[in-house]
Amino acid sequence: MSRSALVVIPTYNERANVPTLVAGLMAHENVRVLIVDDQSPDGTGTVAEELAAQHPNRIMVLHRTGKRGFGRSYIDGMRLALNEPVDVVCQMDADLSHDPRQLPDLIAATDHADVVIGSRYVPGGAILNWPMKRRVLSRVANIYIRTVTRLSVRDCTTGYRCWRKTALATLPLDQFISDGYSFLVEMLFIAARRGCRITEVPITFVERREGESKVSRAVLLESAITPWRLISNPESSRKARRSESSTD
Ligand SMILES: Nc1nc2c(ncn2[C@@H]2O[C@H](COP(=O)(O)OP(=O)(O)OP(=O)(O)O)[C@@H](O)[C@H]2O)c(=O)[nH]1
Ligand SMILES: [Mg+2]
Repeated sequence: MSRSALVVIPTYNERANVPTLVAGLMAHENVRVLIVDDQSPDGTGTVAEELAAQHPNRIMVLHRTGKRGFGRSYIDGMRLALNEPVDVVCQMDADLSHDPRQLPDLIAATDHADVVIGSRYVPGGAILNWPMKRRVLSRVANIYIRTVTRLSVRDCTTGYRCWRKTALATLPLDQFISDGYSFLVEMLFIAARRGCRITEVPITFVERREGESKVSRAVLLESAITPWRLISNPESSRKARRSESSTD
């Protein structure tokens, strides 16, 4: 694997999962890790520091102190990642749903794309151990998002992704509004609007075995609203606001 990559991983109460995930990632040359922990009460931050000490120069830990949040954690992590000397910045969940053995395929696909989506919904993609209710919810969510936003990506909600750093650097990270998992939809929508070349690579998603899901009712509500907000408030209105304030 020639391209160097930094994998940004947000964590909240993932103590049982982080060591296995990191071991899988450390098996790849040229891969470094940034764990963004939100002061997890279960001590994930301490476990992450121990792993960083075991792998000097390959693991960084960002201990957030502000308001907790998935999107906020990614924004802070991406900002840090953009200042690192790497070619590719990746996103992954900590709960072992995303297999580190598939990372080289995703990174390799950045040769021909700005954004690579680890996709459950292209031929070769799969989901293991999800109950029917979860499968239906995810399928319906993707149909809804694709219909409203006109995104052509099959899996708009996956959290396994790789970005060319140069493409990620063009996104207005400071203007993202979503904080739950719709942050992922918002990033994709803005990237598509800005002309990023997006490709999907099949992944096998596995339901978490340890720890708990953080998907709440508030997160689901935000997910229902976000596609409409994105199409009614594309970047034009934000730009207008910016230019108004710059002429003050
Ligand atoms: N830093 C940070 N990480 C979070 C927060 N909420 C979730 N995460 C992490 O984001 C990743 C995805 O969260 P999950 O709870 O697995 O959500 P999910 O994968 O959509 O849902 P499940 O399929 O039920 O696991 C995991 O690595 C979580 O630890 C948060 O508020 N702050
Ligand atoms: Mg999960």
